Amino acid sequence: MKVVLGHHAKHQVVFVGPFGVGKTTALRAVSDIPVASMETASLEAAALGDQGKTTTTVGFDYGEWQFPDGARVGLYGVPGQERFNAMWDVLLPQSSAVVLWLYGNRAEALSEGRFWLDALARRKAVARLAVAITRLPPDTPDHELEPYRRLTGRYHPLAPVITADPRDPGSVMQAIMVALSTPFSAVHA
Ligand SMILES: Nc1nc2c(ncn2[C@@H]2O[C@H](COP(=O)(O)OP(=O)(O)OP(=O)(O)O)[C@@H](O)[C@H]2O)c(=O)[nH]1
Ligand SMILES: [Mg+2]
Repeated sequence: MKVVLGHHAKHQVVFVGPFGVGKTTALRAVSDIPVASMETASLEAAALGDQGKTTTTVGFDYGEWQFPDGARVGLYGVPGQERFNAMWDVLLPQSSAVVLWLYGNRAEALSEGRFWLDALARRKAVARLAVAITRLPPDTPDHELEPYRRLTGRYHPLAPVITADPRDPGSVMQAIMVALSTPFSAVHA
C-alpha cells in the first residue's frame, strides 16, 4: 500500500469508542486516500462474532476526507482496547473534534459511554464532540437516544447525539460534519 501525503489537513478528527464498535470501518468508509492502519489479528475480535471482524487496532488508523468547503480533514481512529491507550494520550489533546462511537444495541452501552467520556475529560480540556450511536434501525424513534443525550450532556452540554452506521459513508460524513460544527465546550467529568 502506498500513501502519498503532500498537504496539510486543516482539521484533525479522532474516532474513539469501545472495542469493535466500528471506528476503523467508519474511517475506511469515507477516506479518500488509502487508509494507513495498524491492525493485527486478534482472537478477541473473532470472539465478538461481529460480521467477521478478525483484527483489532493496536496503533492508529489514518485517513483523509475533504470537507464540502474544500478543507481537508485528517481522520484518526484510536484502538478501542484500553491496553493500547498510549495512542489516546497522543491523539486526543491535539484533535479539532472527536466522534465518540457507541453501540446502540448493548446493555453496557451507557457504561461504555461513561468510560469514554471520562477518558476524554482526562485528556482534553476543551473539545468539539459528537456522539454517534450504531446498530440502530433507521426508523428508531428519537426518544430512544435520550439516555445517551442525558449522559453526554453531563460531560459536554453542546455535544449532539445522532444515529450513524459506520459502514455507510453518508452517515460517517454526517458524524464528522456535526462534530466539527459543534461549539467548543469543556469535556468535564
Ligand atoms: N451489523 C452491523 N455491523 C456493524 C455496524 N457497524 C460496524 N459493524 C461491523 O462491526 C465491525 C467493526 O470493526 P472495526 O471497524 O474493526 O471496529 P473498531 O471500532 O475499529 O475496533 P478496534 O479498533 O479493535 O477497537 C465490522 O465488522 C463492521 O462491519 C452496524 O451498524 N451494524
Ligand atoms: Mg479499529
